[in-house]
Amino acid sequence: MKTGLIFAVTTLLVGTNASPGQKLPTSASSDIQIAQEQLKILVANAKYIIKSSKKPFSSTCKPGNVTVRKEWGTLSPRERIAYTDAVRCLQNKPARSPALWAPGAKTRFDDWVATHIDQTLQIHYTGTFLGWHRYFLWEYEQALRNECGYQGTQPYWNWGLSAETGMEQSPVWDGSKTSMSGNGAYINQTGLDIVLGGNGLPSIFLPIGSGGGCVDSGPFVNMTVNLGPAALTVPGNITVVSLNGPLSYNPRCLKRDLTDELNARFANFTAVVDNILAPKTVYDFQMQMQGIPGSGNIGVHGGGHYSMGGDPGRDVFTSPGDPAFYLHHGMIDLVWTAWQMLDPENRIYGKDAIAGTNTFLNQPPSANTTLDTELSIGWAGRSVNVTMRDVMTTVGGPFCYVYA
Ligand SMILES: *[C@@H]1O[C@H](CO)[C@@H](O)[C@H](O)[C@H]1NC(C)=O
Ligand SMILES: *[C@@H]1O[C@H](CO)[C@@H](O)[C@H](O)[C@H]1NC(C)=O
Ligand SMILES: *[C@@H]1O[C@H](CO)[C@@H](O)[C@H](O)[C@H]1NC(C)=O
Ligand SMILES: *[C@@H]1O[C@H](CO)[C@@H](O)[C@H](O)[C@H]1NC(C)=O
Ligand SMILES: *[C@@H]1O[C@H](CO)[C@@H](O)[C@H](O)[C@H]1NC(C)=O
Ligand SMILES: *[C@@H]1O[C@H](CO)[C@@H](O)[C@H](O)[C@H]1NC(C)=O
Ligand SMILES: *[C@@H]1O[C@H](CO)[C@@H](O)[C@H](O)[C@H]1NC(C)=O
Ligand SMILES: [Cu+2]
Repeated sequence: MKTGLIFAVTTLLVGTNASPGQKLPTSASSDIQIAQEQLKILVANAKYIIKSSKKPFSSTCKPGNVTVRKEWGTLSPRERIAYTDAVRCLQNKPARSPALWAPGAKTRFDDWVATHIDQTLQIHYTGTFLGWHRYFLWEYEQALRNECGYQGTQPYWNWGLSAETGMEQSPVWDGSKTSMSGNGAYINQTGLDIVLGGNGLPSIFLPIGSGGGCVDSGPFVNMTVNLGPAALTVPGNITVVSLNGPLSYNPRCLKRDLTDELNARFANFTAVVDNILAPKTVYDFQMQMQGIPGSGNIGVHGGGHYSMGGDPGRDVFTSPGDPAFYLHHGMIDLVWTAWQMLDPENRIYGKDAIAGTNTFLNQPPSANTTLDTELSIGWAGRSVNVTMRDVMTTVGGPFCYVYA
């Protein structure tokens, strides 16, 4: 059995660029087990290419201090609890966002949610999507470390694993004290769908999940979401917007609606590996990841978000209000890194570094994003803005990490 698998993997691999002793796959296997092995090779390749770079890293990131971001399930129970303790610490510190601007931002954690709500239409389906979220996540990780004494790195959620086991069997979602909290309490929503679309695009119907109500287990039991909603899709083709605007104070429980079917359909190992291997331009890469509008496919990005479900999980603007957002976007950043390191020459600062403009699907029309485009995360960060150039590698600009 084992031998057969190794053999099958070996025959699929044809190499360029591989780390010593490994050859890189060239197309995603539809066999989920083989695809899982392919992903391991692609992640190892990215780490190897980064670490063996001949060029110096940034002035602050030396080869000796590159940190390693890991999958949630590979952290020890103690490490996982240290992470959720630090997140809860951010949720107990006062916000920096001015109350006049975001009256609903009550905590340091909310500063991230507020800036994401504020900038949503400039950071999704734009040339800044990948870079902005990389920066956003980094500053969140630094805040956990600098303001809440966290000593670890930002963990990620490998969607492919929970697509296999079912979400509630995954260490990320099992509801234990070492999880990111589990499902929402069951609500009977039988017969209702989540409906996406609008703007003249065909509707996409997504199934609902197995929860739907308030999260009632794990470290974030009884957590309060203060901001939003801005555009929350709820079962039954309904979109909910906060009465006084998404930055107003609207305290409510964190809800989830874990949806195995979406995880398995859009974010299985084959889908992840295909997103890394199939697209040859950054335009195609980021469109496949976010879902090509009208295609009926919501991509691995949409797949992860909608398989969490609930509130704010199904609200593009407010989604960082669920602490699991940051594990999901860790995986997004891992996939980008793995894609970049298959062709670093073109995909870091070259012709496939950036594609797109500074507005959502270029509506309203705006300038092309370039290496000089400035990124800001407002009051969430440490009031230094970076440019796209600074965020093109995980060991450049302010960053200093790799994925394992
Ligand atoms: C990186 O390592 C050097 C020593 O090699 C140390 O002086 C420096 O403080 C480290 N930087 C960070 C950000 O950890
Ligand atoms: C859910 O509601 C539907 C009707 O709306 C009903 O047929 C079904 O039995 C209910 N399921 C549960 C588990 O209560
Ligand atoms: C969560 O809230 C419920 C209902 O208010 C309460 O019964 C329960 O004790 C709370 N749990 C925790 C851990 O605070
Ligand atoms: C969903 O609601 C929108 C807005 O009310 C409407 O235009 C659309 O036709 C509805 N879609 C479906 C599938 O019912
Ligand atoms: C895996 O994901 C791909 C892409 O979304 C999909 O076409 C395929 O049906 C999925 N495989 C399984 C076994 O669900
Ligand atoms: C913006 O990018 C598009 C697509 O690459 C290109 O055709 C266009 O010339 C660019 N516009 C400017 C003003 O550079
Ligand atoms: C950062 O960018 C924001 C938004 O573009 C701008 O308002 C702010 O002045 C900039 N801050 C610095 C320190 O350059
Ligand atoms: Cu986002």
